Amino acid sequence: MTDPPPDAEPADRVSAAPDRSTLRLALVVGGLLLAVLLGFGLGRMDGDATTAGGYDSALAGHTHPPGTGAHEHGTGPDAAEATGLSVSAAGYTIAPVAVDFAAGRPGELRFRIRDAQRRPVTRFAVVHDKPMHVIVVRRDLTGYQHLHPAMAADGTWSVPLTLPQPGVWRAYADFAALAEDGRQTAVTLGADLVAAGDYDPRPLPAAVTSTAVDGFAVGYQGTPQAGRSVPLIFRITAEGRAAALERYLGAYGHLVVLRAGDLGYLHVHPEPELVDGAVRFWVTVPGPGTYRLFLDFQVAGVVRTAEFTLDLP
Ligand SMILES: [Cu+2]
Repeated sequence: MTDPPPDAEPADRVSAAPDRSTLRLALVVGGLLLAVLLGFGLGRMDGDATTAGGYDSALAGHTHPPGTGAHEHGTGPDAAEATGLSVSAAGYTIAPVAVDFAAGRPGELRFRIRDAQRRPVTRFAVVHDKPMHVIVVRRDLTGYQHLHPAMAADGTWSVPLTLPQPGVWRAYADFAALAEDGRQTAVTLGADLVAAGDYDPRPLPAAVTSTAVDGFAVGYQGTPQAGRSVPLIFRITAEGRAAALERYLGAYGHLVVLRAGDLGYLHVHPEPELVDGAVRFWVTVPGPGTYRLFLDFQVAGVVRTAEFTLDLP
């Protein structure tokens, strides 16, 4: 009994099968073709958009003609962008020699800056008294350090560094590469450093505009605005009197602003002279968010850092 009864379903299925499978095949092939065409088109669109956008913003954000550098109080899109989020920008790449540190043990940070041809860069413009500024901070924005490494003839920068607590840390290299034709390219690159161990992240302190460090009261006035260069005025007092500030890095203070959440690094422009006994900076915040301000100031030969959280709704 292998033959199916004439009215049974199998017969129908047999006769209907070629039509259905042909239809199915046509749908599948058509669908695949459509998917391939669409995917190809979308891929091209994506590729074009990414390439054009990345290239343009890298050039617009980080290349400055000689003499103007990164120190104009500009309000253009370049001033509003956060940097330090990438190991490569504007054709320059940071290449750390090693990124692993033993928490709490003295170590050394060593890195090179390479150009687009992978050659080590050895010529840097002196900006704020130094050819290279390095900021190190843990991902929870604790443990801030501001360092000035020395460069060997082969372009290797090195500086003693201790990461006091376990965690992932970000090192920023803030510099202006000097091309042979004298053009300066101001870049801030970021690379992660690792101190193995139990990471115990600390919440960011509440937003305030005044704080105390080593017996100094430090406060600031001014309200940052998204996309605009706004003055922030810092006053440092000791026992109710203006502290005797000394020049540090070509000005009476050095301010670093980092964004919580992605550790974006902001452009900050100091003024070289005191303004009515206060230190004035021009700060451009790229948008809403929570930021951490680190103000380095020097009194009696000692550099201290005052820290503030800033909430920008
Ligand atoms: Cu510095």
